[in-house]
Amino acid sequence: MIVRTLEDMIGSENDISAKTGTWVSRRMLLKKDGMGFSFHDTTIFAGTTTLIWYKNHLEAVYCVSGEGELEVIETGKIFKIRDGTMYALNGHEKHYLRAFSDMRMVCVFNPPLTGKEVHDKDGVYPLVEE
Ligand code: 9YT
Repeated sequence: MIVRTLEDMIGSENDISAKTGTWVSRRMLLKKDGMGFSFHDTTIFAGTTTLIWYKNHLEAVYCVSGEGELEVIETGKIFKIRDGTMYALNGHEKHYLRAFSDMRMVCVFNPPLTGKEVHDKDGVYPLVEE
């Protein structure tokens, strides 16, 4: 059994910030934990826009606080996000994530992240084979 707290993650090697400065992610479960998914507590900072395109991953996100919106680039469709909203990128949708206030998001990735991934210029995480 694995039990971890947010306090354990903060300041640890599992505490990862975006190169762009738009988010911080406390990665509580990673590939090496053997669960088949990774599990993150992410904060998207107020007033920021992040380009995201998980070409190699599926991600589900549950917002537990804050407000913002997600714009699907291909369609222009905008989804409002607030606490209690879940979205799942089951079509690898390229999107902009905009935070109007700090948004705290619980995120699950399949395949699991290995730990150090940050978005490249297209918003992509590489698929890391170990
Ligand atoms: C919602 C989202 O994808 N935010 C970017 C960071 C990501 N959750 C991560 O790497 O933990």
